[in-house]
Amino acid sequence: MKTIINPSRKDWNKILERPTKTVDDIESIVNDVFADVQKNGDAAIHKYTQKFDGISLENNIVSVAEIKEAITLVSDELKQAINVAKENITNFHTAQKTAKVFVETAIGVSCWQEKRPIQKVGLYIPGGTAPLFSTVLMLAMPAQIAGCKEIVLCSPPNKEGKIHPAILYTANLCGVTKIIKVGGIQAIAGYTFGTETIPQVYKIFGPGNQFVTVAKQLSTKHGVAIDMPAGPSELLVVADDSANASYVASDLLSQAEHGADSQVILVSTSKKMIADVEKEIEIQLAKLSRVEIAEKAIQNSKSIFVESDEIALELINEYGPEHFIVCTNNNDFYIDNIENAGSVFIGNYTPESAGDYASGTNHTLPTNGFSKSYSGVNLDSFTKSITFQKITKEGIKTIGTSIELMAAAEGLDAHKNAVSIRLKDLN
Ligand code: HSO
Ligand code: ZN
Repeated sequence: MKTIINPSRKDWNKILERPTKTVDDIESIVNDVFADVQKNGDAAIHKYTQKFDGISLENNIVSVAEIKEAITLVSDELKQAINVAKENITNFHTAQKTAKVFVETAIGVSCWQEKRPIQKVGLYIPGGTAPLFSTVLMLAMPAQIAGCKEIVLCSPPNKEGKIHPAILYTANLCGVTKIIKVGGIQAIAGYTFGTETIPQVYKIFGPGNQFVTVAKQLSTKHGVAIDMPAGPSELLVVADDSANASYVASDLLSQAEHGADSQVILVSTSKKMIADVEKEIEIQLAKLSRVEIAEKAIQNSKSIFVESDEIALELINEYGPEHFIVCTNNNDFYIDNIENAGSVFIGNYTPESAGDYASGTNHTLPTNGFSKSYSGVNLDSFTKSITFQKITKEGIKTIGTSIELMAAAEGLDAHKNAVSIRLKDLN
């Protein structure tokens, strides 16, 4: 980790920059795959699965037999763990339901707002080095609680043409209605246009590599919503002498192991804590199975010493971390004043892994500074609000003249007339 002491404000942007990659050639590949899938449907899906995943699948819909097999392959111990997580995620997301909002804005003018589930949602679970079945819980459970009718899941097949059993087990447990073995750009293109086997959906959720991220962005140009622009995982820890250096190091490494492009940052008002954490990172890093990945991420990462909690907070709000751990003598100050963060973890016994798996909060969170403008996935991500209004005879008399005057002032006679014609009858 690179240590930076008391950086001056003008350097903050540079210091807080995320590791970036260019996306120019990715875009042209994504455009080609989209055009092909739009035109040729499943034939194109089959072709790209062969090309990118190296497997030719006659049928890419996961069968009942495959689910049954997956259920036998997941240990009872893991099933129990998944149940604990599912329960907590269910409790927290069910509590996010809101009552309908009803207001009589003027006499005889009733307005209300009600939520409705997004009918068709597409979840994407990446392949790669870690089978993220926890992400299935984080997406499928809120979708189910919200009442989404079609909950589709796409995930790339491995070289044997299979999806990891824990992913299948969890998808089945969480009410996913259709599971398809397709990954990458072609999966997102399938969700966007629909094919013979992939249903077209209204909103796409879930993480993925840069190809998937660019593909999700392109899907929005075709009228499909997405959860958020996703990027590599990141974690910022603020810790002073009240923190435990080994715990802090373990947390930083937990995010560093996601990918070489993950970014972890330690902010501290204690030079001793920074030194202790760096020592601990060395010790713990060497023992990790994903040491190579974590090491690269740690090389991209920074320890920043600042003089006060006030400066630390300003810097953190400027960065807008995906995950924010607070372990200081002054936790309430940070909790009360944090403006930009995806999810906050408080105190020595709240590791970030808890939110990744089982505390109940959602782990699909805004990265890349998007916590300044986006929320993490939550129950509302799977719903939309509809507003209603009902106006009585008395109500239209109350607000009618205002509408007429405003419509006339905008030069929209027909608008005005729609009120006048009614008022005339009533007078
Ligand atoms: N920290 C990741 C989520 C995850 N961690 C899944 C482990 N499994 C993104 O926020
Ligand atoms: Zn994680």
